[in-house]
Amino acid sequence: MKQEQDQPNVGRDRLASEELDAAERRSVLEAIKRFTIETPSWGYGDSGTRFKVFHWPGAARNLREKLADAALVHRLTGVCPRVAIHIPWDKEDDWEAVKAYAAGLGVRIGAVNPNLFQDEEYRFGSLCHPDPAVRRRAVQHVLECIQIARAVDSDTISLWLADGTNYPGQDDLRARKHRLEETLAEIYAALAPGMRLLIEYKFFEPAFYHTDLADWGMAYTLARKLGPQARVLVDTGHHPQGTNLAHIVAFLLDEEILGGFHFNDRRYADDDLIVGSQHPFELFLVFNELVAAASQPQAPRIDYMIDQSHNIEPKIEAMIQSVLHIQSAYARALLVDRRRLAEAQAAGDVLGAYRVLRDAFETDVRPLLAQAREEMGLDPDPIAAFRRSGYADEVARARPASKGGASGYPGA
Ligand code: LRH
Ligand code: MN
Ligand code: MN
Repeated sequence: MKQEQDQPNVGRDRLASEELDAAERRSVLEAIKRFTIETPSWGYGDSGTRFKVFHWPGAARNLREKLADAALVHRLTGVCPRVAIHIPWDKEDDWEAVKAYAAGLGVRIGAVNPNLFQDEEYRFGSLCHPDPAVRRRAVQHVLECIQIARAVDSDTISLWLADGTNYPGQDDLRARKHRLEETLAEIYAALAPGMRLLIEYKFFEPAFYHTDLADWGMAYTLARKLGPQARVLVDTGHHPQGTNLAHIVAFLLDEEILGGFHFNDRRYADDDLIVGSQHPFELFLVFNELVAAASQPQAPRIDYMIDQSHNIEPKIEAMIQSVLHIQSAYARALLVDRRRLAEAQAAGDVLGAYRVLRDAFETDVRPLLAQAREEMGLDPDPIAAFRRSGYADEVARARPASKGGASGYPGA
């Protein structure tokens, strides 16, 4: 305590030698090297807003090109071995061939995302639609995605619904809930053993009056009713302004129902900006909860996925930048002095506890991340390595502009 009082009020650098001994530093480094992030196929193709899809020179036009770009991100960062796919955007006839192609590039297929929002039939919803024939179509689509997941050796179905209504009275809200419970139960029953159904929520858009799966409480309730293979997925861009994400994460972790993340950042709505670009402290606080829970005896499996559809920025570089931001938040969370934090909490030292978090957050983790990459045989600066590689020019020449639409999130 005496020593604490004698220190000038400049905060504590967690990487300074007297703060972190060699064994602690080593365990942080090993954790950074083990931590993997899934990137989304749709982040490599042209995508935009409802106003305009700007073409990016060299943007991937089909699944093979998306996999090639994702594989490059993995080669440069060393931590992105899985690629999420979206069906039918990434639909192929021969999944064995896709699997082999991905393996040849050093990656594999991760979560399979059904698409229940782009067919004409889904004007009034999919799994909640009042017409049983449309609900049947939606269930069939998810069952097909389960088959695809099996074919590519993926164990994850990641489900998001655009279902909702635009006007009060448009449909019976409780009837829609019952339809959802019924259709989800059929989907759940078709999961292969060990397969996970991640249920994603979003408070609005494209529906504006009500959304059938609007928040974590609804996703939680449905997942609990379905059973242990169902988990909640938190898309960091899917909350009203001011929501405390770290609290939601802590709550779901404690209830052992958190299954994964879709990382992106937002300022106003579902902006899909580079994760950590707008609210880095919030991202750190989310990881602080995750790291705290990971030290528990029954550490849960959490899938860390990026979900971003870049509009004006270069696709591959934006993806690498996103990975680096996630790694920084994770590394900082690993550096939180948990003993000191617990002491401050027990002593009712409000600002002392805050300062412990701040010390970790303000630590410059770039040298640590660079060391981890060097130990993995990688360039310590993946962005610089990407810029030097010539890959962007190469694909810009090799991939003439597509007509848009099928290769990604069309937006418009
Ligand atoms: C919806 C969402 C969902 C979709 C993806 C393209 O906003 O987050 O995860 O599958 O975007
Ligand atoms: Mn998402
Ligand atoms: Mn979204």
